[in-house]
Amino acid sequence: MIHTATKDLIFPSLPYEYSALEPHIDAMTMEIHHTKHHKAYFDNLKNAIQGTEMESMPFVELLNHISRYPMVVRNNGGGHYNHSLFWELLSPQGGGEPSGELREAIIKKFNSVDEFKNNFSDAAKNRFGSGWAWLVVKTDGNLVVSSTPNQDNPLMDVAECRGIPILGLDVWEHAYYLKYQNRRPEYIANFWNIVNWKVVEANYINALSALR
Ligand code: MN3
Repeated sequence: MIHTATKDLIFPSLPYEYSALEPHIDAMTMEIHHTKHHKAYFDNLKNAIQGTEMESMPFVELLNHISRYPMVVRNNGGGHYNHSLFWELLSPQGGGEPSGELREAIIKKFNSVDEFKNNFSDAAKNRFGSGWAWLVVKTDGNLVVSSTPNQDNPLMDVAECRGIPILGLDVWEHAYYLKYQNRRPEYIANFWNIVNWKVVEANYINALSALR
């Protein structure tokens, strides 16, 4: 997705049914989130770049230099990127723990997988208002947990913590309100049951090679 010219981005379908992540995320939330929220970000991005130099820019270049472009592109471009990443990170067969090189790197940085999960969960709980929590590969190759407001992400030059996100959690209320109402911590706790670690591990390997 990220090397595609921005005008050629496609709206992705989910790799599972809307009901597949129940009971952790309910079918109606998934359907509205995908077909209304994500679709609106996608359509608004396409409209905003029409007839500008942004059309032919690789999507990652646009995100990397987002401070030069209108806020509507930052919000909706981030919205499209973040959700496209998020859907792929979830699976009805998810949960458990990471393995391989990612596991080693997590333990090296956070001492244990549980400490990493606590760290990431805290970032998600403490993000005031709408935003995302991230596990990021920084430009020096090290892992870090961060969070961003709104639809910003670590690829953007406006982010406090920059790098390549390999795991993200949407903590906008639209991601959990129908089932969890104000109980964001419960949504975050259940998220760990549906994380597709195989995808996160592949994202990690790809991030390291992109930085080399
Ligand atoms: Mn969302």
